[in-house]
Amino acid sequence: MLQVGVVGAGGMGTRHARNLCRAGARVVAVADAELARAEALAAQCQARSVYRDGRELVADPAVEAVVVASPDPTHAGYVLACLEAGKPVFCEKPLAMRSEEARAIVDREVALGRRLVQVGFQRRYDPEFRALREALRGGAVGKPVLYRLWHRNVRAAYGPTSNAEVLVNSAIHDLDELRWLSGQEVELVHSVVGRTVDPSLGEGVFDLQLLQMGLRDGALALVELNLSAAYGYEVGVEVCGDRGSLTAGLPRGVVARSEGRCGPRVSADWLERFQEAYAAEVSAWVRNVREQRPWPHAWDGYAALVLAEACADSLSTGRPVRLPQEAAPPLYGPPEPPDLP
Ligand code: ISE
Repeated sequence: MLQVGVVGAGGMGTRHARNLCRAGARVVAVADAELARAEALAAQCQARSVYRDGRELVADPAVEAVVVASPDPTHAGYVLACLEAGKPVFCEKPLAMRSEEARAIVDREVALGRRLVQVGFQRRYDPEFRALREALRGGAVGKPVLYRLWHRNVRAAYGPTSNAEVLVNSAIHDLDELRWLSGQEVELVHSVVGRTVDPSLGEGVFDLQLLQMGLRDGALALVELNLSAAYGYEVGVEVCGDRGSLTAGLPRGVVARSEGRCGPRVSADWLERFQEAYAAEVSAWVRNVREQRPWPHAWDGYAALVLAEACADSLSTGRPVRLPQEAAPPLYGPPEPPDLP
């Protein structure tokens, strides 16, 4: 049974710890800067050790593999510590705050000659998005010409202080989803519109962004990112092909008629919307560790950050930004998803 250490005992760390136990792994250690939180989660999972410092957890010989779910700016440091210790690591998105830091992780893996990092882009494990991708690849709508993604949060819960932070914390999912669904890299980005809806956000921080993109094969993409949608949490995509269109992410489930309304529920947050995906990605990780093929991998984490930085540049200059076209090192192989366990 895989013996896992969890760094970060907040919402995501707790969710992953529970899913790990259901996936046949054992949580043996928990670390959190707030020791009481680490202790509470350790008690729930019957983990033996608690740490304030995640690096001590990484060094614990009883820990065979690590989940990093601490605050975003700490991710890259913990992932590098895992690589130094030769331990597989599942890192919540973003892999790092800046593409250079993510590149250092890629370079380290290439030097080791092994892939040890899986990135928490859970949408790739969402049953509905996977079904859409399969239909797309099966030619259901012909050649894709437009990807239209929407990503709406109730409010900017994490209080972003810059547009780069909005892109790296939230839009990074959309950027990864676009690369994954299309199997293409983005060539050109033009983030034309930015609006501040939530007055508590700092000057010039946009919680409503439209990211327009051109893909290498000529298809177009439009991402609507809204951090202050107020009514609920929704993430969806429509892919228009030259013979039809595929949509995923519409509100689903039981239709309730009450108080003059009729319809399915809209999720409250990502923990609810992606509960199946979070369980599936962690269970896949346990298997991927055994088979030594983590996915999505560090290159995916890096490529999404390069794209996020181009979007931020375009937002600040108001101009289109052309992306460098870099090939992934051979270690990262073809971008094929593993079968779900
Ligand atoms: C959050 O950290 C997530 O990862 C959610 O999936 C995303 O929708 C949200 O915007 C982020 O803040």
